[in-house]
Amino acid sequence: MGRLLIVSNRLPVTVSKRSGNLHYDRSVGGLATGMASLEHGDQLWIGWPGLSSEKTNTKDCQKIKTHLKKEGCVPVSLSSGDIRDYYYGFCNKTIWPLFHYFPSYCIYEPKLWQRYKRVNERFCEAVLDIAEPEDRIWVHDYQLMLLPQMLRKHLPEATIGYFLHIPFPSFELLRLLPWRMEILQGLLGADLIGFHEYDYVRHFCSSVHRIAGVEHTLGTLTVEDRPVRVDAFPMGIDFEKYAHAREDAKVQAKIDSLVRKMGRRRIIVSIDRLDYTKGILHRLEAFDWFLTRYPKYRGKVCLVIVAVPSRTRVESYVDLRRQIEHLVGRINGAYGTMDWMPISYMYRSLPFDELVALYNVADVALITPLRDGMNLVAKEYVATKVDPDRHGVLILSEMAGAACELSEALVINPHHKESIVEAIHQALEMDPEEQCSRNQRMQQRLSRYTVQRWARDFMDSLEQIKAQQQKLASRKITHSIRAHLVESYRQAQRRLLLLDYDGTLMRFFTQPEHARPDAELLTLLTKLCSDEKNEVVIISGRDKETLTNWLGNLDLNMVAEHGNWIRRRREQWQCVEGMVHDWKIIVRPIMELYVDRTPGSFIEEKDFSLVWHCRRSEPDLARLRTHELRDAVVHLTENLNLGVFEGSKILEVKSIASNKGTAAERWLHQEHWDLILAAGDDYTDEDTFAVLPEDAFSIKIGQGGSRARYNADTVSTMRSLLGLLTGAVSEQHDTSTTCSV
Ligand code: GDG
Repeated sequence: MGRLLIVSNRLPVTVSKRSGNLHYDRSVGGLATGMASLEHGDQLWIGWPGLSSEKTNTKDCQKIKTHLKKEGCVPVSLSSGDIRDYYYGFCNKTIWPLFHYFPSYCIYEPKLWQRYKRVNERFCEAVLDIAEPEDRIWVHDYQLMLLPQMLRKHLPEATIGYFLHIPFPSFELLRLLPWRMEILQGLLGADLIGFHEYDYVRHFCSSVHRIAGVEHTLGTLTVEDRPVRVDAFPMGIDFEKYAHAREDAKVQAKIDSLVRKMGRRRIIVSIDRLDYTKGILHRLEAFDWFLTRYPKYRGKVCLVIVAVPSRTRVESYVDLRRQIEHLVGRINGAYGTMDWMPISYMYRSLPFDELVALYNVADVALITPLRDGMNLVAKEYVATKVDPDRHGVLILSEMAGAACELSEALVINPHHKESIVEAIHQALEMDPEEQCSRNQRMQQRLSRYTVQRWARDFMDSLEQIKAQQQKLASRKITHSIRAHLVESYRQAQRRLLLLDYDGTLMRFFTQPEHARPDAELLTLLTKLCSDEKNEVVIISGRDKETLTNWLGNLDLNMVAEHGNWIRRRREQWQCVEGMVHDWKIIVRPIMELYVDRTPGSFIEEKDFSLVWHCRRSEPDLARLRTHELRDAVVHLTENLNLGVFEGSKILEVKSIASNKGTAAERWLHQEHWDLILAAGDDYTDEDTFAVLPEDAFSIKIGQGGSRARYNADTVSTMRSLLGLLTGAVSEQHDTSTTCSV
């Protein structure tokens, strides 16, 4: 396996130049902290080191390169103009506010967009300079949304993953962006696109559908024949690092000193980059209210605010800093006494030992972003609350991605000041046992789904989608396979053709009754049937009346209702007999697994069926799980006489007398066939594919996993292939060379 190339705007090391000397510091922020905790395999990190090209001479550049190389980093050089227009401009004045639901902060300037494109190209060149065929490339965050597609253009076979660390907004927001199409296309260059939570996946898929017209199935989109996976990977933290931090003597010393300084005062902590999305002003206003409403806490609590400097050149950030400092001053002025200040404010980044010491001593963490992709601070705070004293209460905004996993926190709406005030009060009054039990439950989850597990899951998914792509590519019907089929067909004296109807010979219609065979199809089938070497069987899920009505005049065999009814050529319809009941012991545990994974769902048991109901579950999750469950059940029960039916918010598995496979077997075993050709498009056709001998030509129409040997794109591809066999279409005129997955 090749190396892992991590590409992000900033490197985990920040270079600065002070008094002519170069300095190297750890970068701050969620991405840098999270990724720094990963196991270091064979990896390289590509990104901007934080110093503009104008500030470095050739000698500096060489020194920086050499130093960073030792740290596994490759610098991308950016000029001050790039930083102004790309980073401070398009990234932080357009994408950041828009994706965080602050459209009024957005500017849409073509000049900034052009620079964003150019800088993405620069990153692309930097990756191309070092990438090798076996490498896996993992692109991070909103600054590089065009990069996956740029890389794909140069490296069509490359393994490319992309992870967005901020929210993905709903279509209603994204549509405001003049360059929304380019952004989506840029992302779709990746093989796997990851988000923190399922809502962002949903927003992304819906935007891709509405803007680019690409639909998804089970979170997989098909982009120019290439399956692209979209999924949620909630980023975790290095749990052990935070849980055991106080065992370090330096951290313990900081804790002791803080405890001495604070005495018996209760500490409420608030730590974020100074950013308008973090809701710092709302939080301060709520604290102000709290002191008014609960005067008994005056002199007894202290709000420690750490605002880490961020994007200091963007006006709205400068403005926000001024407003925060003004409000801190006002509150301290209004309530402070000679020996007590309600707010202790720091505008700087703390060293790690001070940060975790603060987490450790804080009675409450007040984390109330107005919108946040995930929020790692919330998770880190909870992780430090381990033995001997698990006390501490997390107050968390429901607008943070982390709220999905930390439901035992006091979850509030950050715009509802009243609820923040009450949550502070509830937190300070909470019984210590309840604090422990809430923290313990959150810790169980945080210790399982760590940042290491997050990265591993992402890389595993990336490998899976790559394997799926390779498998599908190997099933393309190439010219030589087609030629082989035509030759085998010509030579065969007896041929069996098992053909599904809807989605295989006829495209889908919104109204199923509109799928009546057209003249082209009737001619094709007539031609196939008129060759006495052929035995044509239409195997369909349709009822027998419709089949009789549509195809009854042709000299062919028909199977209706997925195998329950059979009509041999020139005979009457016959019902198939025999039911099985002992399949439930196999199917029930799978359904139970899906009940566990899908809150609100349940199982209903009937004499001959098991029904999984999901009407009370979250609709998008229910849809995804229904598909997954159906696939799981179909694969497991393919040789049993079971039907799997999707109804309105239900999935029913029931005994049926036969399936398409058992029906097909009636012809398969009837005589020796020189050639067997089977085609179908959905899971019910998998039953047919399952019973075929190895040398049969089996074709699945459309994408997705299948037991069929080959894949054909569409109904018209399938029709032209059949036309080729009958001689109605010649190889030269066959335009279906795109027969593919
Ligand atoms: C973005 C998304 C998403 C903070 N102050 C200090 C300090 N930190 C560290 C924390 C934490 C990280 O920085 C902040 O991460 P967050 O997740 O809270 O927020 P963003 O920086 O906005 O991160 C966010 C994240 O990416 C990951 O995908 O969760 O939604 O906006 O790890 O510990 N570290 C030190 N001193 C500080 O003063 N040493």
